[in-house]
Amino acid sequence: MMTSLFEHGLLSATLAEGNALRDFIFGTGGTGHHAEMVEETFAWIFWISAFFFVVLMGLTVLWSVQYKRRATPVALVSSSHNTVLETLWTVIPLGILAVMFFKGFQGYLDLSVAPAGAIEMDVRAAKWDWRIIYPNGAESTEREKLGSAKEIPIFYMPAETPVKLRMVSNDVLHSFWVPDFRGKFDVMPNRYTYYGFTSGPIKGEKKLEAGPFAGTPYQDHWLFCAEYCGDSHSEMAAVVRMVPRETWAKIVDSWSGAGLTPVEKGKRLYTIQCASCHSIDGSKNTGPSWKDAFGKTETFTDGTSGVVDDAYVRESIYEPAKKLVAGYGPQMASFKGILSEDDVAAIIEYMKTISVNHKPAEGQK
Ligand code: HEC
Ligand SMILES: [Cu+2]
Repeated sequence: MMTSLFEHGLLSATLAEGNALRDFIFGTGGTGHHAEMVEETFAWIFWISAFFFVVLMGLTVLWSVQYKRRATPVALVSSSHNTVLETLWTVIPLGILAVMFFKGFQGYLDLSVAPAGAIEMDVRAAKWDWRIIYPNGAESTEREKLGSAKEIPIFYMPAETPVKLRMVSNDVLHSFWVPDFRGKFDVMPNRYTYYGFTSGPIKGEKKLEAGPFAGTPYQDHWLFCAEYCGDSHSEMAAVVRMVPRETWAKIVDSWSGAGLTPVEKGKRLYTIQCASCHSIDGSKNTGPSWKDAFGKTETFTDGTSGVVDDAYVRESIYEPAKKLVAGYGPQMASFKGILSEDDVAAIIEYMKTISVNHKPAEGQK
């Protein structure tokens, strides 16, 4: 009922494509039906506020002049009340506010209740990285550099498709925010929250340049964390890349990781879970680089030192705070319950391949 009033009524005239005010306030990046709702509601409230601002300020100025204190005051007779006026100024604002409430509530429901037939994905937030786990258990293995050291994941999403995200945090409160979607939702530890949206079409001319899916049209949107969560909160970002739905399914299939060797599996785990803090090119990030780390002698904050071997790496993953590498803080969370012994073994095998300090025994690789 309400929607039709907005879609077909007088008000929609102000919301036509390329509306200058809306573009000025929001920019032109908005995508998906939720963004449309938010921009429309915002514009509606804006125009009502603008109207009342002009009326109220106009009358204030007018009456200040008209009823300015005169040299010889004449007492005015004021009526004790005016039923018609009082009814009107109660009922009209009430109606306007009720519409605002329902528009806002509708938008909130739209965000937290996923559209029918939505593709379900898991979102995991942790200091300071996002993960999205696709329906087949796969995760994105693509990353790009943000600034000099930090790497952020690229999440592929199907365009023009309803999506439901089930979200949970490994540590503190985070907030899932894609500004172009015009909505954000808290991601909490110990509790699932849900975020539903129907993605918009791909705008622009960009095409994937390399890889097996070269030539696929795509559009990128930023994903940020909108809840202050510690040191690198401002870098807790990711790219949400919209691609056509059929291509999306193929890309996600190609990530499923079945039949990988331990080294490949370790590399994959590294990309997904560790690359946000550990580089493999020697550059210093939140944590020490893994380049040439395996087999070298590490100095710890308490002045002791030890060799980076299998047992030490395993301990660093499960109990990272036990020995802190000198020059770094206790910023790594334990991966107990997240990475299995198999996963840890795979990571160790991968670390060996990127270290000149690893000396394989005779006849071994
Ligand atoms: C939030 C950032 C962060 C993430 C994510 C992270 N680490 Fe760390 N890591 C650190 C920091 C900081 C240190 C140095 C302090 C310490 O020793 O705990 C460290 C140290 C280590 C060390 C010891 C390195 C050395 O040179 O002695 C290992 C091994 C390690 N991390 C493995 C991992 C693995 C495996 C993952 C992914 C499954 C991972 N880390 C994810 C921040 C992180
Ligand atoms: Cu955060």
